[in-house]
Amino acid sequence: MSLIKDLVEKVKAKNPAEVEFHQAVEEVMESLEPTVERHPEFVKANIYERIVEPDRSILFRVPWVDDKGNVHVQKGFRVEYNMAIGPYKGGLRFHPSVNLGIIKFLGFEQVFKNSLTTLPMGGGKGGSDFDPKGKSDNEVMRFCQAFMRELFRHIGPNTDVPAGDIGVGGREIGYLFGYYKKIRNEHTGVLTGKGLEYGGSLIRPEATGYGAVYFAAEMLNVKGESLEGKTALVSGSGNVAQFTCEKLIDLGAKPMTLSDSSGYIYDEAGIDREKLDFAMDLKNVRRGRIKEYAEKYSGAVYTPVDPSLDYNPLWNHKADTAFPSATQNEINEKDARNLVNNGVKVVSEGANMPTTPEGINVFLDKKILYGPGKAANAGGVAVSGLEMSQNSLRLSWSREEVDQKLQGIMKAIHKAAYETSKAYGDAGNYPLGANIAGFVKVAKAMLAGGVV
Ligand code: NDP
Ligand code: 2IT
Repeated sequence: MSLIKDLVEKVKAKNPAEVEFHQAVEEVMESLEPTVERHPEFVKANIYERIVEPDRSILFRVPWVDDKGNVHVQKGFRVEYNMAIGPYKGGLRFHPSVNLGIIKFLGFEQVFKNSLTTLPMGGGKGGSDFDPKGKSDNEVMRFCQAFMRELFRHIGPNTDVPAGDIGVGGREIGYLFGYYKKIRNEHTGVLTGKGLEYGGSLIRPEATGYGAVYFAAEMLNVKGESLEGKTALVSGSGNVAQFTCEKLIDLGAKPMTLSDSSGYIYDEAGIDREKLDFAMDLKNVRRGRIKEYAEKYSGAVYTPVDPSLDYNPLWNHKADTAFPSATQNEINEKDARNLVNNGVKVVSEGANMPTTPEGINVFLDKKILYGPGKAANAGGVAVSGLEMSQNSLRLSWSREEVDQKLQGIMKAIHKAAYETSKAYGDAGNYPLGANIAGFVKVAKAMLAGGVV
């Protein structure tokens, strides 16, 4: 058995039931196979086995009190994955599905993603099985305070800098930071995604979605094409989906779908600025369901989730591009085939690991321009890195400055992934290029640091 296959089997045996973690490790490790021959020094120092094991996984109890006085207990997680190139960095996810395997898959991906950003950030991820949906602001605040009551002792601006992810946006970061400040008596850049009034960066809320669109534009540019006039399927309706739509509209493309966990809307005429404003207010202020979009705009069709289907009808519309921006494994093999059959030529992943391994193979076989999450959605954490820089410098950059830097970083990530895929004999295989480019930098730093 090869070193890589052997290692993947070992990871599965040692971490039973962590299926998303197995999937992420297998996907990355298999593409690192050609590095084994080129880098005997990595083999000698056993970098491959060391990089799949997190530095530490912190699990804690989060008790909180609801508005009626009932006491609830949630699980809390922070996986500090790898510190070779910078402090641990990565988001917090609050969603009922959260478990250790999901946090580990996200933390593992984050190591390579952060390496690709060109900024000095290690990888980490955290979260809780708390469900913010249907909770009052006071309940969310008390939960965030309870969560930070334990998390504070593990994080710090030079140690570990969390941010948002699913279920954690500006409101939650505000409560988390407020409580950290109170108990530490310190105002530092310990979290990113902060509000502008208290140390946040312009463009951070927009950065993941904008970045995914910039990455798609870069991939198209290699073929001498642009996004102008192209139609787009977008899933999700949260932070990433909203700003993906915004940038698509800015660049003259036409987003036609949005979704949440209850269903999706298809608006053949396109989601324009006014309709997007409605969707943003619906999701961010009223915290309602995407179904209401079709109640407001009669040209749009709402389709509820049908659990008996083995495919997602959102991916079965004619379109030029697709931007999965909801969650992991939302595009299976059948969805990937439907996308290809409907004319989709570009897939840029706003979400983390939204495509199953079988789906990825379809995209690679059909030579789709396929930007994997760790490259395409790295704009969010990249601007988090810029927020850390601004906090350290105690100044703030203008919108234009941050956007320019974000565009430069997305170009650099595209170039690194593309050039690396070429150097390894498969030009345009972005997952291959992104995994190897992200890995080699971290591996060299680990090598330099000795066995620690
Ligand atoms: P939000 O919480 O703002 O939005 C998530 C959206 O996805 C919601 O519309 C939600 O619907 C839907 N969704 C979540 N879980 C599921 C599920 N299990 N099934 C169906 N729909 C679901 O999160 P973000 O927009 O921040 O995150 C979206 C994706 O992007 C995630 O994969 C995240 O890891 C990734 N990402 C986020 C970054 C960021 O900066 N925020 C950076 C890089 C990647 P509902 O409201 O019904 O739950
Ligand atoms: O998956 C991700 O890259 C994020 N959720 C953003 C992490 C961050 O630290 O900004």
